Amino acid sequence: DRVTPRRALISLSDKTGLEATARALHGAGVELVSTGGTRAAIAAFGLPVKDVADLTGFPEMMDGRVKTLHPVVHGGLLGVRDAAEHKAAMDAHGIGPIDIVWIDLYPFEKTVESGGGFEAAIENIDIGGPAMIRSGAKNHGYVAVAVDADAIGLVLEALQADGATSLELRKRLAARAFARTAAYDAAVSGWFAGQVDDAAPVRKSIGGTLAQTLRYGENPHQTGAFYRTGERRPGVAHAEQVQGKELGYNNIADADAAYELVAEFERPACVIVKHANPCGVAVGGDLSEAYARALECDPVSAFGGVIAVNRPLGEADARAITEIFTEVVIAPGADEAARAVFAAKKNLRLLITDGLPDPHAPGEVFRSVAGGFLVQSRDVARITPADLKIVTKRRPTPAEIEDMLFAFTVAKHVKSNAIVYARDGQTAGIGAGQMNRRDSARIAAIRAREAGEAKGLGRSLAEGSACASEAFFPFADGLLEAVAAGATSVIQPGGSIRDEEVIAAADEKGVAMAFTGVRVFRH
Ligand code: 93A
Repeated sequence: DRVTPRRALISLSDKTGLEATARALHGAGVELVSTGGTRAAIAAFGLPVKDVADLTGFPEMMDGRVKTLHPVVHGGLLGVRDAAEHKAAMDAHGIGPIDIVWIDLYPFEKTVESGGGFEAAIENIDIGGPAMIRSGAKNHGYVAVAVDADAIGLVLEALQADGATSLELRKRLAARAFARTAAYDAAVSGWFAGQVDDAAPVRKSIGGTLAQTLRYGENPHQTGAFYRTGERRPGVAHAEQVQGKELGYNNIADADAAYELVAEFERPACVIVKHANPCGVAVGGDLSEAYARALECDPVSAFGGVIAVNRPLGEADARAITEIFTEVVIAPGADEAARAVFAAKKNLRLLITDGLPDPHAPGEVFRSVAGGFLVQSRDVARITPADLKIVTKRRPTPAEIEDMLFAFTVAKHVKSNAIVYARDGQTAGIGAGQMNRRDSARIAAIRAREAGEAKGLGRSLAEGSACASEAFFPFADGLLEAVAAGATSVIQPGGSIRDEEVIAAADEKGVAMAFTGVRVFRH
């Protein structure tokens, strides 16, 4: 299963690292064949190199669209060397075997990411490159396919160690090669679907490029990887990690949850996330104040959490944040002084993004199920004061309406069943992920009581708060828990067959209640 390569076909858009590798291949006695630009580059290094055109007897044509799509190339890649009939065909048509291909494909993804425009994207759809990669990978019994610098490095290592490639190596390279062409085609198809109809997620194929192999998944006995899709939303997938330990699976998931929520607010805001749920959310005059108020809601849970803000961080913000242990900070910027403060906390991962995600931008979210996956459009629901239907005798005050909308926005980002108490742009208590709504209301009440105690208020932080429920109260019991916790206003979708009962309970307690008509489950 060892193959001593005699001929390599190199075709690269990005010529980085070409010289050293071309020299090494030549030094190992491998004949070099290349397409136009690559051939010229190799010749300029002073190395002997053949033009593909000399092999095929056809010039490159149609702006390079047709350069390697020829039986001499594909026969040389696909021919089974020890099959008599293949060998006869190769001999009859003057087809020489190609034992190594090193191809990088036209930079389609980069062209789209840098906003290159429709025509440029089309021109950068590589046809001949993937065809050769797939031919070589199919015939991995004889051909070593390299689709990146790392892969050709492995081929060279094998040649230098042993003068040959092993079947085991060629197989591994083939797996990588097919992964690359699959991701490339997914990028093309995802982009193309977006050109035709943005609102039809099911018609978009799902694919991505590997951004990072993770040390492990949600737990150490699980594997994990991080992929970037073609979707160009600012956020965790396109963030720059300025410092800190390697990001883990849960870090990335939590940073995403935090950043999506903090982007909902106009004023300076801070979100602290723990285990995918916010444990403190607040707005403030500046980020330091927003952070202090977010922390106040649940300082116990905030330890080791993920922090997101919606403004560039300054020195004072960095000082405040680094007072307790935090895993990840994600922000749309950080000045030099702030970066210097974070630098003292070596492990803290600082992620800086290019702008904030637009909470109203269309997009898709995925979730796996056994044997398949679910796709839905992003939850872009936004509730304004005009959407509220006041259902109680008492009308909410303007301040209560503001608190209601703030609380409902947070509730949209809390795992169902979600209950959020909030007052003056600060969460007072959050109850997440319970199987009944009353328990979520109770847990939120406990958090608010303890937060009030910790602050030395002598009362619950939820006193006078707005209570948001992300789905309707099926019974009055959850609402009564909220009232007992100190809520004076309630915001919820409405729509239960027992709405009348819930409204009567609110009226009896003098609570103002608004229906949104929109449910914001998150499971
Ligand atoms: O235009 S193509 O789709 N048609 C081809 O026949 C073909 N052969 C190689 N693209 C093709 N390539 C690509 O050209 C390779 O994937 C590589 O990225 C690029 C290298 O071109 P050059 O050597 O002329 O710089």
